[in-house]
Amino acid sequence: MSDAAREEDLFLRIIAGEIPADVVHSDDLVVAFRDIAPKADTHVLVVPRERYPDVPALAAAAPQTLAHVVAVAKRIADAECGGEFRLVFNTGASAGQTVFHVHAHVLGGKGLAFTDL
Ligand code: DGP
Repeated sequence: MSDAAREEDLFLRIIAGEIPADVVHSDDLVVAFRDIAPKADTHVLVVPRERYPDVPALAAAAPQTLAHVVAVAKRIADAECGGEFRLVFNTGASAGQTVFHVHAHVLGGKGLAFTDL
């Protein structure tokens, strides 16, 4: 990975350990860490190590990694909030995406402010 890529991608810098984060899971494919501005008792970001801008790009290029993101989300929810959770991939700026390195928000627990879809 080039220095320029890492410079412009916050999550690559967290994955590289250059920016501290509260990491709850790490393996060959993904790193999961707590969101800096939690919206629920459990609010963890599951982030593929490899850089894709958003979830459609991940699904097209590496569907097995997307399936692993979901499996890791379930594992975190099993450990923290009874296995029940909301999984959110904001996709595009108008949908709330601010970091263009694909990530799943795992949200659960009592603090989850619920909006019906
Ligand atoms: P999104 O808006 O879907 O792109 O989500 C980006 C999330 O990343 C947002 O909920 C806040 C979180 N975030 C931003 N900067 C940092 C950081 O430096 N550390 C951690 N742990 N989370 C961050």
